[in-house]
Amino acid sequence: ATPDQWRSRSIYQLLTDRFAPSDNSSPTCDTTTRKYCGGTYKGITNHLDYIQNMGFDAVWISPIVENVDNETAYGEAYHGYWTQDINKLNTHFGSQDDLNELSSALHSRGMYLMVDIVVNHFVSVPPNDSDNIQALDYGLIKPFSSESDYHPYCEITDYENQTAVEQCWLGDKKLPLADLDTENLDIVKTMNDWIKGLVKSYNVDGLRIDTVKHVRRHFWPAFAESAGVFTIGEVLSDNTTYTAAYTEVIDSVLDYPTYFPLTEAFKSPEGNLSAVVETTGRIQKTFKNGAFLTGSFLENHDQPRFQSVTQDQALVRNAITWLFVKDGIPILYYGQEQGYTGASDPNNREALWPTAFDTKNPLVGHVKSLNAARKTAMLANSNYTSTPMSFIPQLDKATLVISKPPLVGLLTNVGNSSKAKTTWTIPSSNALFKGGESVVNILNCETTTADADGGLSVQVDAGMPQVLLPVSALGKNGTLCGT
Ligand code: ABC
Ligand code: CA
Repeated sequence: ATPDQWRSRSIYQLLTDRFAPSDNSSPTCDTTTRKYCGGTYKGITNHLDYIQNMGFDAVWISPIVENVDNETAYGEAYHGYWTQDINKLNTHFGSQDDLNELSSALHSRGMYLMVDIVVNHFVSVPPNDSDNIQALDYGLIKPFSSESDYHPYCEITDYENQTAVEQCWLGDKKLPLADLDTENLDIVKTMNDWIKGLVKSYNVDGLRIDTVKHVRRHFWPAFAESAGVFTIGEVLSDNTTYTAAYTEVIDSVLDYPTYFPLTEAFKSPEGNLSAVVETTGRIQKTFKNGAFLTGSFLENHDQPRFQSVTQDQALVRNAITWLFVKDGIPILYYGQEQGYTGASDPNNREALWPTAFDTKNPLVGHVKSLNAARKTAMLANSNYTSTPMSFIPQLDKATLVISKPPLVGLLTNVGNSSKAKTTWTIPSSNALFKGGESVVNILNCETTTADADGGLSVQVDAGMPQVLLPVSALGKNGTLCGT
């Protein structure tokens, strides 16, 4: 699928090993041992109702290719980022048929498949857990089986040195990630042919590309073209300018520049909301497609879950709401909807099955409402996904009002302990509402009517967010607030 087809999508990110086993068994999964827990493609296929019922229409799965099968200093390759052979599948997750079945099951529901892929490195485990780089057996890696297919060993120590970022190795001596010589044109051709074949074999709709900033920028355009589908890259940086450069060479990037101020803003009532506003402005100005294609997230498999930082449910809901009322593509990391609290890798990679895919969790309902609100806004405004969000001047330090017509998001970081109902007044000068217009907060289905000039006063309950849509926009989507 094309970038334009992805704009309106909403992505559920999962680690195949941790989402669901093939049968109804419930294997134990101790994240700290870093071993395979038993999730499979069949497991995903069997639980697509769970994902789709929350309103997601795309699934991002973890890497699919064959990985090192040894126990390493950091456990097993259950996450899929330790490639050994790009032309084989990781059989822990099932067969080729199972993956194809998942792909067609998604497509028959009108959903997209996004596959995570790695170009930057391959892995050969040092023998006997030694830290001897000289002793690596490159012959185990396919198809790049000789030492000269990789950059000479060096560790990335200075992230300000872009040449080192691109040509030194990630990982450490206990588990070095052999850095592919992506300057070698034969290697480039092999990788471009490979991705074309992979996309075709499994009918992939989009790619999440790992470690994008660790490969020279000019590698990417031909690779992305060869893939022929939407590409969204991981550029792990808090620097907007640095990240913007990558939007010129692939379709889009994960919104790491906003991730950092976002989590800071909502982690406590002391958080700084205006940093989110500033970053958004810079992204809208400097990213090739503004913020329209960025993948917005609050959690992923590399970062501590948000609820390891705060369990204040008002703050949690506000932070999640942000993802769905802004420009771009929302991404929810599996388990977030179940209130998981795991901190850093490997603790943030819990198995989902112990929840029995419970749809009664209030956060599941929250996410479902948010997806529905976003879809309703798209039906009401056919240009919704290319209408830039804007912020009205902050009512006060603790409030953010986001306008993306016809939707208005009202976020606050006062937190749950502010039990009192507070009245927020959005002045008519912002022209967000028509005089006398009725709007619904789709998160509690309460209706408020704007005054004659179009000003609106709403009651904020115990720090909860609000997502407002004109009553007139609701008729087009049967799932919202009983309409
Ligand atoms: C394993 C163990 C870990 C152990 C680690 C040493 O080894 O599991 O418990 O701590 C995969 C696995 C990991 C595994 C690694 C290494 O491989 O998933 O479990 O860790 O073997 C991507 C993927 C990620 C994946 C890989 C490798 C890459 O999403 O899941 O990891 O294929 C760098 C890369 C980034 C990469 C990330 C893990 O490392 O750039 O692509 N993610 C700074 C740098 C970043 C750097 C980051 C972390 O540190 O600028 O480039 O990311 O090292 C500050 C933060 C900083 C931050 C800056 C931007 O902002 O505090 O950390 O970034 O505020
Ligand atoms: Ca590299």
